[in-house]
Formats: sequence, structure tokens, C-alpha cells
Amino acid sequence: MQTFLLASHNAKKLEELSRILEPLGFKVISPKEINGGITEPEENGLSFEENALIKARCAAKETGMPAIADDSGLCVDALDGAPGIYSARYAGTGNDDDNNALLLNNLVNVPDEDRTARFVSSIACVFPDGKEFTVRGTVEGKIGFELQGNGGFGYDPLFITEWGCFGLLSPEKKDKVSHRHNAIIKFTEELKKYINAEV
Ligand code: ITT
Repeated sequence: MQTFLLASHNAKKLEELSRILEPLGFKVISPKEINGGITEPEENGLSFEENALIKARCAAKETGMPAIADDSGLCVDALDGAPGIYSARYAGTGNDDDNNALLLNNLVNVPDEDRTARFVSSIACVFPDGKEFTVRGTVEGKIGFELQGNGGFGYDPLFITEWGCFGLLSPEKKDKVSHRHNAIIKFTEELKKYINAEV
């Protein structure tokens, strides 16, 4: 069984990644299980992929383990793709409530039909021998006019999809339709190619 270190310091994201990966047959280890933890590198890349690679490379180098990192965010069309790679620090406080309040404020005059958006998850996989790849998953939706529910994390209470607002979905439902799920499906396909190439 392949074991991966999940290089994330976001407890909710870690929960989601583990919940999706474990039934697919992967053993996953969180940074808390590593003696002394792992460094949280500066995410100074210019794309989700670059930032995911920065995190996974750092973790693989420090631990000698195959590492997976997710860099994700919300891209809002009416805001030219913002908050995008800056989603976690949009309001400058690192706090989900502040980020959601700022997003609502920045969309205050934007009508429903123009509030289209997508969640993006780029997952990087880095092996200690230096081999690496990234995959990207997305999910389309719209930004609501008010917060709904308290499921998930981050912008979920504002993100409305064909299955309903992410803030109102059960964890099981979100796991089946999310950008992270879609990225992990591609990750498993890519991993098969990697393993086959090694044989
Ligand atoms: P790590 O880098 O340690 O993994 P982080 O929270 O800093 O944790 P990112 O830099 O990838 O992670 O930022 C992701 C942000 O995008 C996250 O904090 C949320 O604001 C938003 N986001 C990503 N996925 C989301 C989801 O499934 N639901 C709601 N918001 C999400």
C-alpha cells in the first residue's frame, strides 16, 4: 500500500483529503504524526500548481516520504479570478469569516447571473527521488448573497452549486463532487502511470 504524507496545515483540508484518499486504498500521514512536524514554506508561486509543488517538495525533502500537497482556492469571474491563489489570505487576517465578508462586499452590486465562480484544487505529488506531477480539479458554482450552513470550511457557505450550497452539504456529498475529489481522481490515474513506468 502506498503511503503519503499530506503536507497541509489546514485541519479541514487534511480531513477532506484523508477521507477521500483512504477508501481509495492509500495510507495517509498528517504532519502531526511527524516528529517535530514539517515546515510551512512561503507560498510565493504564481499559480496553484507552483504553490502545491512548493509545499509538497518541501515536505518530501524534509521527511524522505512521498508527499501530497493541495493548493486550492476560489476564482470569481466578476473579480477577474480573485481571490484565486490568495484565497486563504484574501482579507489579510487568515480568517474564513473575514474572507467571506470581504467577498460579499466586493460583489455587492453584482447580479446573480454574473456571480459565476469555481473552486480549483491543484494537487502536487512529489517523491523523494525527485519525480513529481500535478493534477487539477475544479467545480463550478455561483457566489450567493448570504452565508448558508456551517459545513465544510472557507468559502463553502457562499458557494452554490447544482447540488446546493457547499455549506449545507454533508461531508460525504461534498467529498463526491468537490474540486478536491475531482483532482484526486486525476491523481490516482496519474499515479498509475507513474507506477507502471517504474516497473
Ligand atoms: P495549506 O497550504 O497548509 O494546505 P491553506 O488553507 O493555506 O492550507 P491554501 O493556501 O491552498 O491552503 O488556501 C486554500 C484556501 O482556499 C482555503 O483557506 C479556503 O479559503 C479556500 N478553499 C479551498 N478549498 C476550499 C473548499 O473546499 N471549501 C471552501 N474554501 C476552500
